[in-house]
Amino acid sequence: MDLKKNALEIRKDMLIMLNKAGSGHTAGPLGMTDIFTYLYFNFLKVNPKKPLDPNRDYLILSNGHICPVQYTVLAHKGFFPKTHLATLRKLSSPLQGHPHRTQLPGIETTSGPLGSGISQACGVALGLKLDKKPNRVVCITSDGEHQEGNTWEAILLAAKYKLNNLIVIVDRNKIQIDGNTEDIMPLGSLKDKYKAFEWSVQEINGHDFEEIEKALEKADKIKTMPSVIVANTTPGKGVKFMEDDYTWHGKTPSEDELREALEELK
Ligand SMILES: Cc1ncc(C[n+]2csc(CCOP(=O)(O)OP(=O)(O)O)c2C)c(N)n1
Ligand SMILES: [Mg+2]
Repeated sequence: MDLKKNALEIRKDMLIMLNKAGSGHTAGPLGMTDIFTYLYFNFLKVNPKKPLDPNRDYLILSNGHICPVQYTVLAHKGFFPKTHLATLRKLSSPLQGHPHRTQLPGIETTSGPLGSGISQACGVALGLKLDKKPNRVVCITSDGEHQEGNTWEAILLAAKYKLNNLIVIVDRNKIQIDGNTEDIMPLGSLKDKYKAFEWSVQEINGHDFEEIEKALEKADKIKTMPSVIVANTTPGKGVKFMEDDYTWHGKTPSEDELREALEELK
């Protein structure tokens, strides 16, 4: 499996989908494409033919607005036909602007209201531990969500119950809806903060497949505490005029912008 090539195809299909929808989020999904590609093609035990397999790993997407990347990766993995991508945000489509658990195979939680995904992931992980099951729980969360209190309550709880079956991946892209995180509500070192909350902490470049692989392998082996991977990502990754520009948080490319982006991703 050529992960780089796969991620490139996913970025292209995602931009075409977003352009067709005419509204939605672009920067976050492009920034998390490499991590999602790695997770679904190299790490998570999931079966597109049996999405509710009781032995599956769970991916809980907390920052629901980046679902365009999850939708595109799920389609590439075979959870549903790629043609469904053209229905993003259309009336009655299972691919809404924020994910709906009962509408689309592969979606584990309904999300959109930020700041509750780590709590939900803790619940799933704790339940699995109580049942003595080996399934793993991966929770994707954003840096913006670390400005919300409930996130930190969940971080405390995961440490208390030593949720060693939980891996949190933080999309540390340094942007949020209205600007840069450090201007709006500084987060500083999430690495130091998680350490203080007694988690196993790693920090990686979220676009380097080797670093992603090593970090997930290490997190998987930690048996005494929950694990977090703070992934430094570039919002809009892959399309120069979108990179590190928070204004791409919640808008989609026009026809001309799509053409330019696809040219760059060739
Ligand atoms: C509880 C809640 N408050 C506000 C919003 C509106 N909102 C949607 S995305 C977003 C920005 C959050 O920052 P981050 O998730 O880091 O955004 P990104 O990196 O994807 O730009 C906000 C405030 C929301 N969805 N939920
Ligand atoms: Mg962010």
